[in-house]
Amino acid sequence: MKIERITLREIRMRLKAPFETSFGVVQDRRILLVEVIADGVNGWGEVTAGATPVFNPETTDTAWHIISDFLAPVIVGKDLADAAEFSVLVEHVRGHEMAKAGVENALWDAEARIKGIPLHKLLGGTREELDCGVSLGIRENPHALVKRVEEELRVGYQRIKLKIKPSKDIEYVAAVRRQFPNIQLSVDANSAYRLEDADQLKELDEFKLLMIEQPLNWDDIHSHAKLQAQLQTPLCLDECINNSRHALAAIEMKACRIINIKLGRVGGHTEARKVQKIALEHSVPAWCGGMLESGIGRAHNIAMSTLPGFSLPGDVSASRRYWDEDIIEPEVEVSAQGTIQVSIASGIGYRVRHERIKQLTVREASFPTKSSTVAVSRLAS
Ligand code: OSB
Ligand code: MG
Repeated sequence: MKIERITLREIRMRLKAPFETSFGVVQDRRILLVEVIADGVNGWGEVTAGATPVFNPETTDTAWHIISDFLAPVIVGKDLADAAEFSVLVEHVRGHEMAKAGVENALWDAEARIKGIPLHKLLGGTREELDCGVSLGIRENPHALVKRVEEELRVGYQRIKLKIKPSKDIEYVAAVRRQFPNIQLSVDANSAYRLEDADQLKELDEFKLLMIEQPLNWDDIHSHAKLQAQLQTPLCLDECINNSRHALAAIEMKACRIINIKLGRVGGHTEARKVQKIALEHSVPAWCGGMLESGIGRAHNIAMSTLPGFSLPGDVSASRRYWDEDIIEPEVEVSAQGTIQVSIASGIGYRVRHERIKQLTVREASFPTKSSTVAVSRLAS
């Protein structure tokens, strides 16, 4: 596939409601979209970095820099055998997985469209319908959280994940569990605890949670192994897993019994498939995490979730939970049974709304840089 052009755009999208985690509150998202044109066909990818480096070290601006100065120049004008070759060509760039994933996934979409097949088929996916869960932000009090859980269950979601942090944990989880004794329930701490908090985390064992996600430091597999040895509840790693080597280390060290796979966090579909394969070979269940994506990132998550290792409901939910208006058509919808029907259209399986994207764009750059960077100054600051 001949890479003719790469266009990088920053769009601003406002979440319907603020989302609170242990590292802060987000409502206004700064999303980078990557559009590639290869063999006359376009493909789309999304960079899932946040505006601030609180989940992992990347940000919207570091990704802009890395893609513009180091990733795009490597492939513009080149003829690639396939999308997977990209990960080899940019191996010399350390880290910056989310920046890489934005470009690589756009190439995967283009490759699938060139071949006229759905992306999930190109990836080797085997599922046609996905089980969906939701991730609920921290609330002002347990009562408010119970109400939110009830609403999501009524819509049909099959698994509820609660964000927790010290002081907003036991009481909240207890309230939800009391009201809903039999639902699939999990918690995500986004690195808010330390190994010394093990006794507090052990109190969660009584709530029969599906998992406790990433309680300890974002880069500390070793301490998670020590914690897992003290808990009955399975640990799931999110932030700690940036590639398949991390996944293997975590599994062999018994640092987790479940893995959350995020395309951005591991650098794109090629590496995500490797993580999936390792998890499957070790009978470690995997599931697809979310990063408050627009429809483009969401569509990629859906395609990835069709792979055999994804045996637990993911955080991939309906567009309407996040946005008044998404940038794809149709929007991602979830059935009353809490499932997503995988699209059989080619590429990511959804139509990208160019006009809508144009309205939301605040800066844009194209490679090769004939016209150089065009700053669209719609915003006051
Ligand atoms: O840890 O899974 C996480 C959102 C932003 C950053 C990190 C995480 C999350 C979520 C939301 O849990 C998942 C979603 O609904 O997209
Ligand atoms: Mg998480």
